Amino acid sequence: MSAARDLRSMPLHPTTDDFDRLGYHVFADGVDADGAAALLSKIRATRGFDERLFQSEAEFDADPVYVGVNPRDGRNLLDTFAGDLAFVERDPAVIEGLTAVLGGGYQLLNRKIVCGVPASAVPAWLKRRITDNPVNNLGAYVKPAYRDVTYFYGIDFHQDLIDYKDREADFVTLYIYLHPVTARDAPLYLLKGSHILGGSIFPHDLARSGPEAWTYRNGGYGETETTQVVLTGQAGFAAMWHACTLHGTQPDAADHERISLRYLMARRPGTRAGIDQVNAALNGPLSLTATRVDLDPAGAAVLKANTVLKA
Ligand SMILES: O=C(O)CCC(=O)C(=O)O
Ligand SMILES: [Fe+2]
Repeated sequence: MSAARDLRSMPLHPTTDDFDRLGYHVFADGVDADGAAALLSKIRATRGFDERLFQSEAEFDADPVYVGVNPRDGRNLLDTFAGDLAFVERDPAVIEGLTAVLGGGYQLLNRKIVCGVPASAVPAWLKRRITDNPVNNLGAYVKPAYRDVTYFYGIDFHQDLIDYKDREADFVTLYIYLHPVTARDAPLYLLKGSHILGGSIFPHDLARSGPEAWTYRNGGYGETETTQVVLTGQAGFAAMWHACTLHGTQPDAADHERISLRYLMARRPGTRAGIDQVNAALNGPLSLTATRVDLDPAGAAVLKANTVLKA
């Protein structure tokens, strides 16, 4: 029996089974809503999530910098609240789910606060420049002091593998809403089962095939029919997805920001866990030598096109 067949012959934990069939798992009870609310008020107290986040157009044009504008070690607002994160990191269902998929030795790869910036907060000059860009990470345009959070004004369908060239899909994204997220608050759109084609280069080959359905092709690895799932939920809503699951957000149409937590958790190198059972069934590559073709060498967008806007 091949190693892959061998892995698949063991029964799947229900959470791993969700990953296998859907490419994601929603935690039925979420995490503690009071913990989420307490953290949210501390985050909101650090700054106004409005136009004051941004540089002026002249400031930006004097020295445009597109890389190194996300949270990093030593400049990560979530790390400053490390003592307030037990409601996520010690939640029994979260621990059980992560252990099933990644094994008992799972490791934190990255954690940060993500803000969906509302249309009302984006200066007019900036809206003009970024409309229809596939990835509107606004880090380049915010004042350097505020780059301890990631700011999005929508991001087209992508895999979180996009930031991990040459790395196997041995990690998951755990996403937590800190307040209710409705259809107007830039909820995550996931494409069900899209992980099945493995790693694929951004932007992705997606064609609308029904009101909520898409045909997704990954070059020579074939194609699959997928339906979109919109993750709306209450404070403490928690979900996680495979590094090859396509997902994105539309720009925030509400007049207030959407603030969430994003964790990347990885299986310990050299161990085997549920994720390997899932990966053994993928019909595409487990890693990519190039993950995206939408940026120039300085990191500026060179492609204008956006699929999630049509979702
Ligand atoms: O929160 C968002 O708007 C998108 C987040 C996301 O997909 C990411 O950070 O990878
Ligand atoms: Fe993502």
